[in-house]
Amino acid sequence: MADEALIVIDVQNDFCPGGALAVAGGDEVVPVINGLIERFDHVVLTQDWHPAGHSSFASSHPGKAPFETIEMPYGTQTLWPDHCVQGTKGAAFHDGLSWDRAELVIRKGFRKSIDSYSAFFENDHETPTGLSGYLRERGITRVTLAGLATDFCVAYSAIDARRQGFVATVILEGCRAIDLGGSLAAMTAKMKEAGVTLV
Ligand code: VGL
Ligand code: ZN
Repeated sequence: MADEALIVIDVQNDFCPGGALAVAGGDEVVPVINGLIERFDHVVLTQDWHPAGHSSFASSHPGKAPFETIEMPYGTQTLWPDHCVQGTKGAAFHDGLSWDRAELVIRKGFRKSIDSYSAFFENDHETPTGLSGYLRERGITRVTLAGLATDFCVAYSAIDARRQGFVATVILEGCRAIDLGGSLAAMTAKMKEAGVTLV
């Protein structure tokens, strides 16, 4: 398993029940992911980490409501309630997550003018986070992903992992979805098409 990494996506308070962008059953992934963490030599976490007033927040666009979309220079962007603001309790990892063994935390979405769903690239699909280079330098060729949300940050990360030449597996029991306008079915199909293994 030395060439394999677990990538835990955005298991943060704001994506759990009671949070600003709560995913139904979001906290149920915690025990599943804790079990996975024990079995991997390499564990990487991602943390959605927005400055206040981030461009993905509906509140930054007068007249717009959460879950509407806007056109950004890099493409269509879904607007969200304010969430995962840097340094807030909502941006912290869920208290129950056993993340001591994580060797890297990739923060994403920290540039005000662009969102970042994927652990590998910002939403322009061009600006790298540095994760591919990190994994390659550490000799990792296979990644297993779990976390929140299945149809946004997990799916984008898994598809980009394939695009970057990694073998990619998503553990669905360790994921929960937002499912906005059929996004879960659409992104599930895209993951399969990209060669992601779903288990
Ligand atoms: C996410 C929407 C906005 C996610 C992050 O972690 O899936 N979704 N920011
Ligand atoms: Zn976000």
